[in-house]
Amino acid sequence: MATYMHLGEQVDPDAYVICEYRVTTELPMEKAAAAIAAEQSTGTWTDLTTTTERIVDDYGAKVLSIEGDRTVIAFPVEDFSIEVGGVPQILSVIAGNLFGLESIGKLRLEDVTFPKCILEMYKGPRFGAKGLREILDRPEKPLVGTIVKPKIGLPPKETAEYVYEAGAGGLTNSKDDETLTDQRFCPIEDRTIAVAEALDRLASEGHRMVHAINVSTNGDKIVELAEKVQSWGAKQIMVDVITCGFAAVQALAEDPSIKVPIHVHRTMHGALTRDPLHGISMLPITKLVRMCGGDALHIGTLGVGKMSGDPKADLANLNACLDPMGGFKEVMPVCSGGVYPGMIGAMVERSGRNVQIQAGGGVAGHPGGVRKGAMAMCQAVDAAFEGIPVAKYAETHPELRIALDKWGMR
Ligand code: CAP
Ligand code: MG
Repeated sequence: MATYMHLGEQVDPDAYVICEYRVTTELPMEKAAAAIAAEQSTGTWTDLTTTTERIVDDYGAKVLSIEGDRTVIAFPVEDFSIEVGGVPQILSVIAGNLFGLESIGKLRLEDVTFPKCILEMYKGPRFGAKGLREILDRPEKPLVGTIVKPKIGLPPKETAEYVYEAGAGGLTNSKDDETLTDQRFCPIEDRTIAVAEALDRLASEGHRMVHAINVSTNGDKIVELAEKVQSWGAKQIMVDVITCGFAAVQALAEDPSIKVPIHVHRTMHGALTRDPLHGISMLPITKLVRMCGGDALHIGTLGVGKMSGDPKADLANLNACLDPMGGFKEVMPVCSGGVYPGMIGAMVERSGRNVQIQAGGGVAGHPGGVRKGAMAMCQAVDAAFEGIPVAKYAETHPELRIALDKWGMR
């Protein structure tokens, strides 16, 4: 009798996509897990006169384990259209209808492990963490960046001045904010050209820095827009993966005409990741971004910033960026969101050094302005890198002292 219940069975990890779900349900867990497996593979809410034993045996998902509110379900590789479907079809299978199933209640996709034959279909990051470090000539220290603030409203010239001041203050990275693209107050062409001039000026003064221009737009236009901003001098591009889609990241990363690193912002992820009982954790999102070729990805602030997030989960995201996976290059983990100098010691203690730490308000809100805000961030990163307490370091670094006086320590 064909069934979805294969508790305790060992499956060949090269032949299955294996998912972990957290389930909050009135149903017995066995019933809920079987309903998930059926709905996402060969079943539906009722039995069918058209399903055969062979179909379920060959293509039915398998419930491998149930422990408390967790269940592990394996989807046969044949359920995925390797060549054509890409990430959109993967998500339709492992996530898809699940979150709306009345019968189940709440559930969350906590993790996914892909077999080699699927990972091999993806190229992963072109630059990755190492490539970014080479571009910036920053082999070991955390990268330290800013987000131009206010997030919208500055015209191109002032945006470029912000970037120049941030670079002159020692930052390695800056970026457009997630809502800035090609508004009338700051046309993307004018902004890209002005920022490129600021970066060239910094380079001539011996300072390497990249700025990510946000190319988030419609799928049929995003590669063309990225090609244009590259021709206008962009040294890095940014894409909002949740609003643009994983396929947009992959299109940019795999297009031979795009030769600059991709900073991946995850704005709107909170709609999926925030509820610990319902949605999709950031871990599968992180793995998919790495497969699709993101070079840097926001992974949270390890419990010390403004955005909600479980430090353990953020650390799992960071490790998913850096741990071996399908031979892909490492992704630069980005810690951002309510960051200010006084928290960098605690953050680096948790994250280690292979991260990009960035602050918008934590730079532009410094009483001395952007350059001194940048200096304070760099001083805090230097202190953390050298293992010196930030408060001690501040005794001999006035810009950091002022930042600690304004925002305190974490
Ligand atoms: C940070 C930020 C980023 C957040 C997004 C913002 O600005 O620019 O978008 O980091 O969160 O708009 O909030 P501040 P996450 O430094 O001024 O907070 O990185 O968690 O996706
Ligand atoms: Mg932002």
